Amino acid sequence: MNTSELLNALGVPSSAFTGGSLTVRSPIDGAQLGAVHEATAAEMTAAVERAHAAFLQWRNVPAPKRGELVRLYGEELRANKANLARLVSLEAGKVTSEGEGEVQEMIDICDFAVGLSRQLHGLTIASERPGHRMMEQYLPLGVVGIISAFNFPVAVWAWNSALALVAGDTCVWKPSEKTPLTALATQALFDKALQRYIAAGHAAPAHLSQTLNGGAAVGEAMVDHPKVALVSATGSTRMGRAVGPRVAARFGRCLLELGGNNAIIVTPSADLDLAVRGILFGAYGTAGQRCTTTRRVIAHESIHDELVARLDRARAQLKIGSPVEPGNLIGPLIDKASFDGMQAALKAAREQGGEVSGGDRALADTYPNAWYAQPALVRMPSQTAIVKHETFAPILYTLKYKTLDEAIAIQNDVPQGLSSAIFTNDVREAEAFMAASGSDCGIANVNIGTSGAEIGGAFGGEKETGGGRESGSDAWKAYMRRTTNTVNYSRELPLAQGVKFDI
Ligand code: UN1
Repeated sequence: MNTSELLNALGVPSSAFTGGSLTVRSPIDGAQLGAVHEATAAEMTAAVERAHAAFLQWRNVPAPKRGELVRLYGEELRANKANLARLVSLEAGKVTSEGEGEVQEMIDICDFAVGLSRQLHGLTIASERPGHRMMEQYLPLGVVGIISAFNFPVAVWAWNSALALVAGDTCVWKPSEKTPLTALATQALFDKALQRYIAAGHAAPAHLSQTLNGGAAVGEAMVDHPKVALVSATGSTRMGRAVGPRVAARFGRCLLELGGNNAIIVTPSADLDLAVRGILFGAYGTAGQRCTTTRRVIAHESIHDELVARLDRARAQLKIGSPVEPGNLIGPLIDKASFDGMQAALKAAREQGGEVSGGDRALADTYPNAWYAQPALVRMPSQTAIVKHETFAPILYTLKYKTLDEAIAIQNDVPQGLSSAIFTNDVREAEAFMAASGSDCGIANVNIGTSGAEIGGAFGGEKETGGGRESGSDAWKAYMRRTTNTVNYSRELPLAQGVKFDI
């Protein structure tokens, strides 16, 4: 199926992706895939108002009934997995198994959210007063505004909306301008699930989920709207710096999922076969365009040269090419700006003493209008300025260390704090890495790479990564408001702290 047929099969009418002002090009070959209607800021404002009206009804639907809608959505995703994944590959350039993996993440979070819909529990707390009970409840929060990036064009929406919908919230989504088609398809599948939900006899308001494509002005109208209770934004640190203070200025809630600069420490006891495989996928999978991509290897001086030589050999064998042709592992960069950013980083790395392998443009003759790059490995003399900078491309910097303390210090000495890993067979080293004085990241793994997290855990990181947590564990709490209730079932009115106020 071509893109139009895929979109039609997923429930998107041709009018939604033709004749608009937002031109969509495939990173695979630069071909135009569609021309999507762009919303105005006023349309975003109106969408938020509609979402808020829907919230006033949806919050009263029992949570397990809300879960049923998400269950149906998960069914739609299962039935349409191959088509949606293919669209992700065409629009975002992911190789087939990674496109399918992304849709699988959506299915997984739906399953997780359905279970959660019967477990949105608070606590009962001991009261200091006789005949009193204290408890806390989690209640629906409001409209959730979702801003997502091109590299996970559909999963990030699902992590947020599946939790938000069972929490009793409604959603407004501003996808990346680079991936509006997958967003339209995702919304269409949601609309199908909603129709089935209503056909099965469940009451649901319209506008539980709305998708508005467009640029910065559309995003800003969402970010500034006082009826958006939570803005969940995934993207660059630069975007987060713009969004965070605007939301804070109106006392809204923010969940930020920003840049990473993820490192893997490899110690003398490590299983090097495992380490090579973990690093290769972490550094070069998704052509280095995950926020969890491994950007640095910090290897002990005793194994550094052997490890780096093996990595370099394996790197050179990775098959680059169209992500929809079987066998290829490295697809294109999203656009020319991304390729230019990669070249600028490699130039800076050379100037800062780095020895670069790979990194050149690939397949320029076959795809003159697309931007494929050889994965790059850069042996660095030390952690210079360019190594501390997140370049969203397949560049792996390698560094040497002598003591584990030094390795951890290097790993933490970057502005970002998303993901990290250690390869070791020494339990002391593994525990030290995960301890308070170890990795300062939101994710710290042992003997697996930095990327490819499962949805069951809380996902996110510290420092310039923004501090947000989404997906599993108790991340759902960000989508709800907490109330503390003290109930007096006695016939007295004792005041707390022994205060007397009787006439
Ligand atoms: C992202 O790159 O924006 O851990 C998210 C991973 C994926 C999510 C990445 N589950 O690599």
